This record gives sequence, structure tokens and C-alpha cells, in this order.
Amino acid sequence: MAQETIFSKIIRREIPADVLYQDELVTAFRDIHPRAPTHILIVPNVLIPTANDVAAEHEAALGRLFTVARKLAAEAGIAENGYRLIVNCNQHGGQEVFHIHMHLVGGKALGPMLA
Ligand code: IU
Repeated sequence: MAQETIFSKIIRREIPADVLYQDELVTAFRDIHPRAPTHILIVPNVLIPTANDVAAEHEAALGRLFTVARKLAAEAGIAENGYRLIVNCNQHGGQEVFHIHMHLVGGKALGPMLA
């Protein structure tokens, strides 16, 4: 059984976060250390630690990450100019919180991906 992170507490509303969206599959909230004018994390409600733990049973929740990202990007007014969706995995990917999450980052030109 994977170890819960602070994200599970945010999902259950046990600790405060700026939650922008929640449904039966995913929760979206603002990153506490925003790297751009818009920086939102979209997470499955179920604990999947990393991209290495993804299984077929997660496809609905992981697909929902994209439809919610699209909706939140439109609401933030960044859809037309564009934005970046990022999922980090483990040490080389720079993952810090081991509850898989999609970063929605935008509101400025982000430059080359690996800069
Ligand atoms: P990473 O992909 O695991 O590196 O991203 C983790 C992000 O979670 C990082 O941008 C943190 O600022 C963010 N975060 C948060 O928004 N709220 C928290 O309580 C914690 C981390 I801990």
C-alpha cells in the first residue's frame, strides 16, 4: 500500500488549499509555489504514486486530468496563447510529491521545455 501524501489530505479537504475544481475522479488546486502566473495541480483522487504505477484501471481518472486541464486553462484565459502540461516522474523527472499530478502552467511564454 503506497504512502499517502499531503495531496490526499487536500483531496479530502482536511487541510486548506485553493481548490478550483473537484469531482468524483480528480481534484485541482493552485500550486503553493507558483512558477508562472497560472500554476495549477490536477490530481487523481485515488493515490497513484508515480507514472510507473499507472494501470488500465486508472485510465478514466488520468483522462479526466486532460479534460479538467482544458477547462481550467480556458477559465484562466490562457488557452489561446498556450500553456504546458507536465507530469514529473521520480528523481530524474524532478518529482517531489509521490501522488501523481499534472501541472498546468501558463500565463507567460515558457520557453524551450528542457531549458
Ligand atoms: P513535483 O512534480 O512533484 O515536483 O511537484 C510538486 C508540486 O507540489 C510543487 O510545485 C509544489 O510547489 C507543490 N505543492 C503544493 O502545491 N502544495 C503542497 O502542499 C506541497 C507541494 I508539499
